[in-house]
Amino acid sequence: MDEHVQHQRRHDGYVATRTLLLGLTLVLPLSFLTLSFLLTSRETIGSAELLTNEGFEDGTAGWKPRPLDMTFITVTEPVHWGDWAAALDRSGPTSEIYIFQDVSVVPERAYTHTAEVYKYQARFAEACLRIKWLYSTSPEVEVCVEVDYDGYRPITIALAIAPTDAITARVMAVGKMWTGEEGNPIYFDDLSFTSNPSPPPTPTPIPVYVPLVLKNHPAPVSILDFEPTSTPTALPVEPSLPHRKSDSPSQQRSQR
Ligand SMILES: [Ca+2]
Repeated sequence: MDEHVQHQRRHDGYVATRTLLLGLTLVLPLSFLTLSFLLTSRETIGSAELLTNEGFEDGTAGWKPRPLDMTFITVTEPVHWGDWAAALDRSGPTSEIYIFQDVSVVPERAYTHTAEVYKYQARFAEACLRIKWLYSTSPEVEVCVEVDYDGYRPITIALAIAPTDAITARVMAVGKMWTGEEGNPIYFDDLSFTSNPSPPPTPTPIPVYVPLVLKNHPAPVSILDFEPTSTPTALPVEPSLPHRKSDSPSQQRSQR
């Protein structure tokens, strides 16, 4: 082969190798950065508090009471955390009273609603948390405590899955009254509504980004740098074949 052609091919191989290595040094870090960004975003979504003024440290801001004639104030005693908690009450006809915030949700994502509740007077039959999926035909989700207790205690709706037709959740803290005599409120503090991390995702991004690149490209890199050998190494001759059909040297000597 012409020496100039061989030289040109070696040069082309060298350029291809450098281009490939440069590509790998760029692609691999970008892949890891992309994966890290996705994981970070997922964690951020999973831990974010979706309520505002969830501990009532800013008064009643962000919360709406129903019915409108109920009593909804903030108090300094009893409080679970901070300086303020919410007190819910109503005089007159017995009814269900509640405060709420409307929060955007993602269909089929899991949500957890928690609070600390103080229900000590038998005036209220139940203290409840409730998630109502607005614009959806799916039933609401509710968890209640009935027994009175002199102090705050946690109450939780865990991993409620937003229906496929839900885009908004009405996040509620509810008191169900026995009697209409006002003066013994029900208290809430530290409400929370969070989106839980999605189930472990399909591991598609991990094997697609890394192993395919590493597995497919190193072979061409090494081949391009080597000249083909002009004289292949001779295969060894099988040493046992000549002796199978004849006697050993010692036997031959003894026969002479
Ligand atoms: Ca508080």
